[in-house]
Amino acid sequence: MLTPMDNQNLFVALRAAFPADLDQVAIECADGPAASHPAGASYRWCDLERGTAMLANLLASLNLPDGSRVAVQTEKSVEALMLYLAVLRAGHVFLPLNTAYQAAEIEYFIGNAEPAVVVCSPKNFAWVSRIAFSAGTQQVFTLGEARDGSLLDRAAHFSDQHEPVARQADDLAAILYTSGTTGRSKGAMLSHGNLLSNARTLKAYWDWQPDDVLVHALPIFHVHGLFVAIHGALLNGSKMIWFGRFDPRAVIARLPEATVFMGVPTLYVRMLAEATLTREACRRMRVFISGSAPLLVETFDAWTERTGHTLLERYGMSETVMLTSNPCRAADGPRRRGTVGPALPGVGLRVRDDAGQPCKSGEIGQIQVSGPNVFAGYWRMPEKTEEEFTADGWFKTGDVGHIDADGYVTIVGRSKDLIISGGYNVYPAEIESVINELPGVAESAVIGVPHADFGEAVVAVLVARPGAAIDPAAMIAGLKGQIANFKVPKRVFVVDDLPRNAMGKVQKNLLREQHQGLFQQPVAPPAP
Ligand code: MLC
Ligand code: AMP
Repeated sequence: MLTPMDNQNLFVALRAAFPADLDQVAIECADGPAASHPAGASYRWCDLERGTAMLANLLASLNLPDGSRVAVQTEKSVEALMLYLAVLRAGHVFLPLNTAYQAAEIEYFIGNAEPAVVVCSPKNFAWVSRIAFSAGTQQVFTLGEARDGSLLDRAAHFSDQHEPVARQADDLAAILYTSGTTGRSKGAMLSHGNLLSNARTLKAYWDWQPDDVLVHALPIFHVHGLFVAIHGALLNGSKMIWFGRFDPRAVIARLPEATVFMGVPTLYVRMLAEATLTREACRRMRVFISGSAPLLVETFDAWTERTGHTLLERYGMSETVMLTSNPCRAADGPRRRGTVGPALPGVGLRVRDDAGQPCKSGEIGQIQVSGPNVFAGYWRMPEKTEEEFTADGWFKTGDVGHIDADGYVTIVGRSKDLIISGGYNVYPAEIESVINELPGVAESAVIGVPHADFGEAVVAVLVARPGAAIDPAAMIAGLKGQIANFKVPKRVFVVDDLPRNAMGKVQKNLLREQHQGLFQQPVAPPAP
């Protein structure tokens, strides 16, 4: 029998870090629907404590079986954050879903995860509830951006006192779906221990300070915004300045009150395009952290020149949370441009050649990792899980890189056919299978090409069936109703044949070379 002291529930550790004075502001909203969630509205630590208790009591009243999943596709709001914390508090498993996902994608996730509870935006209730109820979901609640919907209405009737449910470190806390190079998305199962150990490591390595203030401008359905940023602030009892949407000018306007910012490279590129980004605006900032996608050295240099701050680049994945990071404190070493830094304390990272043999320092190979941060496996996919781990238990990241003599890791590419666009992952195989089903399409190849704003952009090259006329613009418009908008090709090209090698394999490298200049013009206006 666990005593409260033994409770390894991540929520307990986060709550223990709340400041003693719960009347202090925990979250200040920097934007939002004017009437009900206005900019300037703030939430105190006691509001987080009470709000999560009420939501956890609502979940408890449903008498869900142990290990029940709570799937959530809602717009970003502080209440959506409280829902995440409440799911942890109630001992259930949180399953966040990108708001861009369309019906077919949601149908797959809900069918695969079989959540007991689904929470969606009020505007999507009709189609989401139809999918959920036919997959056996017990309850579908709604939560809107403007604090509207059935979830909060129902939670209002519950007590604001709740004892966090006891959880062991190995118990499941969240499932994050990540696409696969072949086949459908896989649910990465992360435990309370995975998340807490990583959050504690980052708190120490990034040297969180008592007076830190985080500007939070990322979505909260992926590792970066949900775990790295939020756990960091909560575990340090730090205030967050909260943006529902990323608006570079508005974010820069709040930097003088902040000390920590986290973003994908696109966020830094867009801020650099604003004349208001100056050393003065960044004078109080302690650290700017970049990750989720490769950071161009040009962006790194431009940032240093404009702000006087060296971007801190780190590397992670849904399956492993954070793996490496450039140092924060000078005492831990320099921040090296073009690298993602050394493995974090407690994280094992090695590079192997294709035969599984160790690579020498500086030699390029497959990056493999181990440690308390590494996930338990893919939800209900034991074979996939086995494939992705080596015989001695290291996780194969699918990233290719090298480690230098000082332990700094450089990522040079990916063995997985993956496009990262604005920090979102897109698997060409998934998009090709959707396009190949469209009328008139014989075959297609989806590639990533350099993009000044998104880093990489999705482009489709296809062959039409004999006699079929394909209108690329109409195809793009049609795809927007079928798949998440960030997966939709920005351009579609119709060709007579796809280039193939002697084995008949499509030579995507040739297509990438051919189209590499498509989006190289800066999308955002240049900085004055
Ligand atoms: C939006 N669009 C995108 C896109 N985001 N297209 C490609 N890639 C993206 N990432 C589409 C829009 O739907 C729109 O299409 C058009 O592009 C222009 O939209 P926008 O208004 O410029 O986009 P915006 O809403 O401003 O969003 C851009 C963004 C957002 C960069 C702010 O994509 C974002 O928040 N990215 C962060 C993703 C993230 O948090 N990743 C972390 C993963 S965790 P149209 O056709 O309607 O005009 C992870 C692990 C780790 O990877 O290590 O952290
Ligand atoms: P996801 O599965 O969405 O969590 O994406 C994880 C992938 O993002 C990793 O496997 C890397 O390919 C990529 N990634 C994350 N951080 C970085 C980084 N700093 N530089 C390059 N790629 C990164």
